[in-house]
Amino acid sequence: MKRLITALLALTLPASASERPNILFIFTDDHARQAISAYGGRFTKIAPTPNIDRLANEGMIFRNSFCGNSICGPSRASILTGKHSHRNGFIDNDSGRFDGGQQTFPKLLQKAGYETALIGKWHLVSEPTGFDHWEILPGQGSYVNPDFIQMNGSRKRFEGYVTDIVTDKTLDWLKNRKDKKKPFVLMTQHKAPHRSWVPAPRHYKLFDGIEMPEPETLFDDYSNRIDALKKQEMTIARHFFWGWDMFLHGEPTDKRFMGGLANEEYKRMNDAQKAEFDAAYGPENEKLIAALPTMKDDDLTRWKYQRYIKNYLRTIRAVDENIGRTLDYLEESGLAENTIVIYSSDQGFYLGEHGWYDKRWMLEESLFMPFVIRWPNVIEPGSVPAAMIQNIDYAPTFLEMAGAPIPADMQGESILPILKNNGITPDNWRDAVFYQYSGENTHAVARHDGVRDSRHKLMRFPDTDEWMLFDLEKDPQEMKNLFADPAYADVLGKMKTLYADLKKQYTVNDSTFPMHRNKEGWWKERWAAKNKQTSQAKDVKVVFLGDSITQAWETAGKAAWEKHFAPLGALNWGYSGDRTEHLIWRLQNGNIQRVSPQAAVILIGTNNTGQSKRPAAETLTGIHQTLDDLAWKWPDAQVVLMSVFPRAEKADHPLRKLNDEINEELKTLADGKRIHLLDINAEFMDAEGTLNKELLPDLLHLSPPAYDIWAEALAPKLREIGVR
Ligand code: SGN
Ligand code: CA
Repeated sequence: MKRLITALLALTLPASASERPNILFIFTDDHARQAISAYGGRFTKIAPTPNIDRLANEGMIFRNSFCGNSICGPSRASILTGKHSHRNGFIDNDSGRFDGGQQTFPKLLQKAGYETALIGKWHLVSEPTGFDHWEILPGQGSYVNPDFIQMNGSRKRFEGYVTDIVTDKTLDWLKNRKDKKKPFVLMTQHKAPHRSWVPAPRHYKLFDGIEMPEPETLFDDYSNRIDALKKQEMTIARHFFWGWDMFLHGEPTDKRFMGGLANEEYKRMNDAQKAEFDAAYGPENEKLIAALPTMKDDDLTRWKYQRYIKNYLRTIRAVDENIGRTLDYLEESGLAENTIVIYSSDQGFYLGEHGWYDKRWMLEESLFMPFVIRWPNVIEPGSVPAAMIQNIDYAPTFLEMAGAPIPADMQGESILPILKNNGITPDNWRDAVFYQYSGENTHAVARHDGVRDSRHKLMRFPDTDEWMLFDLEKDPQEMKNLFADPAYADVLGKMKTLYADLKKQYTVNDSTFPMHRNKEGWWKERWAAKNKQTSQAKDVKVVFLGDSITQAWETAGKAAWEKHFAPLGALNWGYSGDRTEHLIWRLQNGNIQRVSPQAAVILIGTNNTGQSKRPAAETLTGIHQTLDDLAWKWPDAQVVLMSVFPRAEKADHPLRKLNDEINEELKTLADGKRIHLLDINAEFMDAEGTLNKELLPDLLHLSPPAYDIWAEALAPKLREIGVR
């Protein structure tokens, strides 16, 4: 019946609503579901979020909404691209630099006739692409008197509180946008409630005198789980800075605080602002300092928890107020009817659960992303879907909302069928989500990945070869690892299969997961030198991509290179020892798109074989991914894909056979239009397949005469495909 009503509604929509809808995406940083009253939870009564709740009541609230990598830049990159981290290249905040040359939903919506804008936190290092207008916070941004980077690259400082200012700018853009006939997509991205949780002055004293409820696991001892949980550095008890997090001045008077990081936000304040801040926090600070010498550890942890949570919730109060202001404006301006409003945040957060702040873990609190959506006349108000959705779904969803096609390489699914059908889960919907966290220095959380279905969660820690299995129904707080529990053998088997299936579906394996080698000095140096060379290069007609065999055009192959390829302005992007995952990382994080060659020559894969005997099919997914990346970077460039050169003396050697297998598969990638296969392997061996040691002296690398052979075959090939 409900379905029928929705269908009828769709037929009788007012003209304005049947136009393509606007999309307003309001996004915060680190907003945990436990701190949104519409989701319930322990702060619902004390610190409600009435305006987010209003959106939920008038729209839909997703209770099973997850990220794919619980950290800022990666979540944002997944949202923009509809792809998991290994596919969009932004795997962590430490090394990430968003490859703005790739496909993103704002670019596709622009093409479809939308006006696109982004205001607030961006945090993807490179400049935003695909937006008609943007104004962003530098890096993490500041709460107090924030700076904004302008589209011309300059910085401007604005006096006031960041959440208010981001909203002012949002409303200004809505009021003054250039082409009001176009539908728009506007991403309003707040800094709050990110660390270091500085409230708006009007909220300094909000919650004073109130005792915030503690989570049951505030004093978790991490027993019954793997040691990685003990090794993190994100506890309330031990990892808060005296100045930065706790708002105390000077250096710590107690060694249970970390020192050395002053309150940088305080330094940004003018004298009047400082006075107001000190008046608000000073008295409590003095009380604490007086009590510290005799204070018990647990009591101090409780004090830290209270200070942390109150400030966190205060910053959310400003977010919620500003959402109210924005919704009011939509109402007044007549935009509300045809504007889809979404509220979400880049990942979840620990509000003292497991004794923590921060995120990163695939455990529930940080895996979760709030997702509330209002779409008048389409979404049945108050519906609560059960479907598992993920941040990779946003891009395809936005495209479908706009009536634009969804590219086949996006890994997410549009949630439109759920929105349009009262939140009912479609038959073929996913029953599990995949997760991958690549590890960062900050907070020392070990690298892991895993899978979660509606009842269980399996996590794998590759560096220590450990696993955790949780039964979320019996143990929602995830306090007991059931991995070795015989009673769960069947569940484990099922989850492992699911894990393998999802990895296959998303083509994530060691050969596709981008990796740098920055820990190796020479590699890092070469990386810097090559980027520099690339940024200065002119008239580059060919780029060579590969491993040591490509790198050695600089040594053993130098003469042939000078003769055949130097005149083409060729660049050598070969790195000794690289496997496909390293090449993928380099393409995604370097500046190679500064040049636009006519052709790329790729030879990669033999180290996937030699160093870890990877299955040929996996190596192939890595090569495939490289080719996809290049299609975005250089849509007009031709690719000469070299068959992986033979290795080992005899044809029946297992490593030789692996390379042969890869080469068989490579044939399926060549289309003769963009991708051309060049196989010169026969030149290096006799009729029995025995390698010629004059040409491959170490049975892997080429001698100068072998480079001549390669050059003599490649140069005409390049001419044939139009390089000149
Ligand atoms: C900063 C914070 C960390 C936080 C990261 C990532 N430290 O480094 O606590 O985990 O950002 O956050 S701070 O001392 O600078 O506040 S994210 O939201 O950008 O992923
Ligand atoms: Ca974040």
